[in-house]
Amino acid sequence: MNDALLRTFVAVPLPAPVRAALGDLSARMQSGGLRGRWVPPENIHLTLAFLGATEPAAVDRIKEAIAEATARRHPFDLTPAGLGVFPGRRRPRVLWVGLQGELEALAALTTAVGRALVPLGVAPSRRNAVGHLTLARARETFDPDPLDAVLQRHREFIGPSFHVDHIVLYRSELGAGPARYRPLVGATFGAAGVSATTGGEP
Ligand code: 2AM
Repeated sequence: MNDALLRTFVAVPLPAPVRAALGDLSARMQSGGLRGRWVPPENIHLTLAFLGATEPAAVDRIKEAIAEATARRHPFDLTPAGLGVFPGRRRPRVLWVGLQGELEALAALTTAVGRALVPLGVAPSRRNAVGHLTLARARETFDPDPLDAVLQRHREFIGPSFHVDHIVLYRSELGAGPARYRPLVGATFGAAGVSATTGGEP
């Protein structure tokens, strides 16, 4: 394993009020007794593609690929709504909030980003075909009773709507505790070029 490799993914960052509402929901679920590895609110994001191990030298090509995927795209709106689990109710390992709104635009964006990354050797992940905002991961699977209670109690959750007009390539640094996500480069819809990001949480 090459230490210099980065672990990267492409995501839509969420505005602070959306992260706050999801953090609030997550806190209520945790106080309901559901055990898992909870994503800190500042880390909650909408993943479009997971690249995994990435050569630092590939970042420029990824920047071009995500610029190409967003160049002719129009901004759209999404609303966090409802709950789900991956891979399914029989072996629930990931708990997430779903999305409503302009889902066709989101699917087109995910497909475009996935296609643009294929020449870079990135295999599209089926799990990103369902737009989701991960709140928690189980070490193995979630305990069924507290999970059922949480899914039942919060199934009608609706969060603040948000506008999607850019995407970001993040580097994920794993270590003790929650991952640290650092923005590397971004691409704004309809922009001919790309910009280095100046910050922004995932
Ligand atoms: P998630 O959105 O489904 O939780 C950083 O780790 C991001 O990359 C997370 O948001 C996570 O997806 C995604 N990710 C991590 N490992 C992955 C994998 N093996 N396949 C697809 N996506 C993955």
